[in-house]
Amino acid sequence: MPSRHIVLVGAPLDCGKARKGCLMGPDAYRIAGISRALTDLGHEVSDLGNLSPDSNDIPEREGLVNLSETIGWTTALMRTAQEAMQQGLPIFLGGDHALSLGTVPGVAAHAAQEGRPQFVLWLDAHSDFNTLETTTSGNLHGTPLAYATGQSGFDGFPDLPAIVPPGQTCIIGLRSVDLPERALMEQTDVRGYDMRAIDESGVAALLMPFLEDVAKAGGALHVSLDVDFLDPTHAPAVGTTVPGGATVREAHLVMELLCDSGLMTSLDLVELNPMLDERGRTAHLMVDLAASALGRRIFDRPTPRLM
Ligand code: 4U7
Ligand code: MN
Ligand code: MN
Ligand code: MN
Repeated sequence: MPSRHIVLVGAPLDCGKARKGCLMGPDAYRIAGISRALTDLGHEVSDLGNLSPDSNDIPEREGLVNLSETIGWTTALMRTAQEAMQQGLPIFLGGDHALSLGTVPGVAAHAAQEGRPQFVLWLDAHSDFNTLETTTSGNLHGTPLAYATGQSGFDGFPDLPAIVPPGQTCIIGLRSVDLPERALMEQTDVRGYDMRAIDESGVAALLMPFLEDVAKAGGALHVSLDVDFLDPTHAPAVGTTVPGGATVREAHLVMELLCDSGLMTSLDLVELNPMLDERGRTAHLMVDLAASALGRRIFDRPTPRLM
């Protein structure tokens, strides 16, 4: 893969749900060696450090967790994502998945300025397609894909600078979808593949047609990788574990195919909770997956780290 300028953006947001710990995610990726892994592949890497949320005077709403802070992160990340896209390929180091409320509209705004359609690949056990009206948990990390695709029910959130049409999104790894999310998704043409689809046809057969659509459209491709896409036996450091997830090889194959396609223009690494990790293995696995997406090949693989 040609050498890229990769821009690391730390987003230590932890407001998208009640259980704390994701704020340590950006530093865990740094300690797990994300910069070194990418420079070893020939890329230039800059690290913008950790962002903070904007302040605002939005009142809290009953039944929603940390609404004001989440909107503060959303506005900050929308701005930073647009800026980082001008510099290179951003990797947003989360932080919980509420960060995609800002990153996806931000990168989509950049694509719109360039006259390119924005596509989104969502690798997750969950569809994250709740709105402020449908969420039963009140946890806003369960809402970003509904917001970014322009669903209604986001009062108080900023107007989207650019909408990603649902037909330009593809979710892979599903095994926990709430009933209202499913009803809303079924009204759209979002592509959603559950674990059974991976079992039946293999992940490559699901991903390749989507990548062909992106290529044909000359699109930009944002990839949002939630730790819980992976099976919890491989990736325990996440609050929302759901058994029956992707294997290490299935996840690497997705990343290797993304690399071969040359289509990925931005990446979120989300939901890592280092408090729940076992000797850093989940952080290391996420770093290895990012490296696979950016050119690491099995024969280039460094000697396994001693844990
Ligand atoms: B994650 C959930 F109810 N759907 O809305 C909700 F099951 O970013 C889970 O994918 C959301 O980890 C999970 O709270 C959000 C729940
Ligand atoms: Mn660009
Ligand atoms: Mn998610
Ligand atoms: Mn999830």
